[in-house]
Amino acid sequence: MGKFWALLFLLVPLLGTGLFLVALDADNRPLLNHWFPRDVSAYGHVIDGLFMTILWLTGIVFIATEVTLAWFIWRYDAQTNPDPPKFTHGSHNLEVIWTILPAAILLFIAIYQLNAWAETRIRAPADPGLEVEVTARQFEWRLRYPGADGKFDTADDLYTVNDLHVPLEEDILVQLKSEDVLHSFFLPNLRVKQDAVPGMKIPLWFRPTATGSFDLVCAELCGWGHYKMKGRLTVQSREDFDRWRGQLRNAQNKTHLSEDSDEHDG
Ligand SMILES: [Cu+2]
Repeated sequence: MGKFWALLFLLVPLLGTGLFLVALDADNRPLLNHWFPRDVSAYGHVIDGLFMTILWLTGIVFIATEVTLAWFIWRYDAQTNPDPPKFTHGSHNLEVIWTILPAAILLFIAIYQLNAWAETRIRAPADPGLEVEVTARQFEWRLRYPGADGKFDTADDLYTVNDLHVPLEEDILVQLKSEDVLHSFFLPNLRVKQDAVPGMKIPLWFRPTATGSFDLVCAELCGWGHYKMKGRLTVQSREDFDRWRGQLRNAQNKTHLSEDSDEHDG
């Protein structure tokens, strides 16, 4: 019976490793697209590289511990070892080794990730091509663009809901706010994920490297309608973006004239 359990436990690292290898190709890129959605961000490879490094580290530890576990079950099966077990009182050397080794690995990760963190969270672009204000609320994304004057809080600010447009190959600076509860601004294709916290304005940035339409979702369980809190990110050329913004401006001016109101009900 012990041998059966040993083989069953051995299946865990075997299947785990199998899936891991199937999901990767030679360049550590997803073969079956299991790990990541398409990366369309200038910083994306930094995040992905960090993820893969940590996955390899934890993967090796995982296989080593699982194989050891299976071997112990096999070796010390009660049926083939009739003698009573002998107890030991620990090994000082082993204790030192398995304390220092994980500490060294954690220290390595802490130092290794410094640059990724600085790049994506500390060194904000000095001269962003576009600044957008994103306000999360149950259950939608409210977006505000500066008008022709390039400044917020003026009469020509432009508003949309769940429809984020940005120009290609420019640094986009987002000022993230929340109107009610915790939300999380998540652009999977740009490797951007940031909590939106009530009472705070949090800057984040990215630089899209491909045109197209991508998901904008909320990654924080924020209430009954969390599942439908999703928008679109449209990355387009500078010309297309300016055209889109012009149309938005015209539409908004018309609404102002006909309703004689400056309320913005998404
Ligand atoms: Cu939400």
